[in-house]
Amino acid sequence: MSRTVGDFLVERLHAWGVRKIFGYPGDGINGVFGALRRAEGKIEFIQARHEEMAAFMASAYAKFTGELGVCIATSGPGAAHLVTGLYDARLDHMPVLAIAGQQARTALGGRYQQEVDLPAMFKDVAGAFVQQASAPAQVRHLIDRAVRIALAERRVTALVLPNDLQELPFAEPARKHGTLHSGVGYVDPLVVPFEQDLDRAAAVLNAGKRVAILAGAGALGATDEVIAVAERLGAGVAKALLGKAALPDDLPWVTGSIGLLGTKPSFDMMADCDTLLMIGSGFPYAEFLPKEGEARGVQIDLKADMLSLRYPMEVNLVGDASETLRRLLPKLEEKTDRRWRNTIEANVGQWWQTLEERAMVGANPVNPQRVAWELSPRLPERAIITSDSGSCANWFARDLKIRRGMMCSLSGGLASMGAAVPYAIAAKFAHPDRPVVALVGDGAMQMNNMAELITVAKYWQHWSNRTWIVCVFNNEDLNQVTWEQRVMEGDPKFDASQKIPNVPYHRFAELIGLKGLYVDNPNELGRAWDEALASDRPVVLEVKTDPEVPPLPPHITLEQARHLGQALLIGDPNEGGVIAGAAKQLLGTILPGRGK
Ligand SMILES: Cc1ncc(C[n+]2csc(CCOP(=O)(O)OP(=O)(O)O)c2C)c(N)n1
Ligand SMILES: [Mg+2]
Repeated sequence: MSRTVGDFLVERLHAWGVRKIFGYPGDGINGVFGALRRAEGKIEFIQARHEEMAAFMASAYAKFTGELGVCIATSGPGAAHLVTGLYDARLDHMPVLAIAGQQARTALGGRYQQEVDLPAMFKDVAGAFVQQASAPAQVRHLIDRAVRIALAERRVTALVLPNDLQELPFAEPARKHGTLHSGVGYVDPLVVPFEQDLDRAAAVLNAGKRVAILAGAGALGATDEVIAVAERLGAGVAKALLGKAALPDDLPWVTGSIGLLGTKPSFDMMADCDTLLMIGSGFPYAEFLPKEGEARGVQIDLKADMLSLRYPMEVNLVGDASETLRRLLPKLEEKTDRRWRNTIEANVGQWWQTLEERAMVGANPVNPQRVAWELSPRLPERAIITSDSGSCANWFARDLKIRRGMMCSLSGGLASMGAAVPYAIAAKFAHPDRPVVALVGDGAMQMNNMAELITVAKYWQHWSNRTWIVCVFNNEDLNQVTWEQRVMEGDPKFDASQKIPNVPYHRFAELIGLKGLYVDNPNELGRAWDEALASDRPVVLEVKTDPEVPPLPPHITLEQARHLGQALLIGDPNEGGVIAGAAKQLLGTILPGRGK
């Protein structure tokens, strides 16, 4: 058989360094799957249960490796399924290439079965580069451009391949007018600001008396540099969700997460600082940053379009975080007055105590904060932790104590449900030797994460480290939204939309050959985590958690509190529980002078 376009695609991706592709087959893309088979493992194909999950895996693979993530799907429904996972990559600036099949060129435009205008469909999510191939000699430069643009711009790109084209003999472009002669290869440049702009940044930071740093995903590779700068400036560091692993939580001046899922020390630091240094973050909520005009700002970001977007900065630096900070450091003066730093450290120390107390408050039956609290000290070295969107993202963000060398992520910009398990699977394909833990709500389990457990059952025996745990917060509720409806809208819980069926997740795990653990007593949590972490196979740890523990921001506004009150007056079905939970946990801590 002569070398087909499909064979060439596989070879060319291999030449670009691609070693893994996540996806799902179909007749629209069979020409490429045949080529993957003929390539005999040069590129590993990882079979998900659903194309959306494959796209989440590609996004997470890019996050955990820094390499290109690649996903593949058939025409029509398969390609359409990819879209949410691709938006996840797009919103978190991950380089991902989507390869989709298409109907035969002769059928296009004919309302043919499974014919979808895929270039149009992908145009927004893969706007940096989306092309549908129409001739074999065009495929070389389409692949080269799709990969290079994805890597260089940290964007999603898409390649659409009609199925008849995939089977045609490959042709190199002829040496004639109207052809392209592209090549393989890309390396990141070193991006650093000019000296005079670093000087301007240093002047602002040196003039500040109370410097706050916000570190995001862009700071993940700059741990030492952020620490050095923070030490010199006597600053505290708050972390955006995607930057959670940028700094370990055992540093006494790391204030933890920020925003709705944030901590009180982060909130206070941003409210009281006179200077803000933002590093590699697209954290969206400006109300958690200093009031406009009350702080001077310096921002460092690799992407110019992220600069001065949430706060009007005085100095906007386009640059790689670690190298820019390294060059900035010698220009920074040591702050001798440590009062600001001492206040931050005192707040952080007290906050960890508050979190422990909140985690230990009795609940019905298990307080979800305790689940994360018990996990922190047990986390193995180099663990990778993923979280789904839902109330567990609060406990992931706020309660989980990350140490140096760990990684963690979740669907940040898109905040999509259903990402934690595919992320945790991709983590194992990225680093088979690392332990992986996923935190997931029961709604997200039911939506699609349960099915992906079957993918785990299919592959886990190939992983050199067998620790792979998904912890399910079974609260029979779409709890995050229930609380948002109560607090943001002042609405009571709407059972029809919020209550979800009780499912024995741990038994489903057992059914498919994984280990299942079930906990409905908080005192057994620690032992259950130990057992899960010692297991010789993947584990579903199901915890029956209390939906009446409010996953609310560290500093709710009076308006939000008023709405909560309204919901109670209107008659929330769980009124009694809410009052008890809120009174114990929330209002007591927020309103000054009331209890803990
Ligand atoms: C795909 C998608 N659909 C809907 C939402 C809105 N949403 C955010 S959190 C949430 C509830 C999640 O429920 P569950 O997984 O049970 O977690 P819990 O909040 O109960 O802990 C919903 C519906 C979303 N973020 N993503
Ligand atoms: Mg739930």
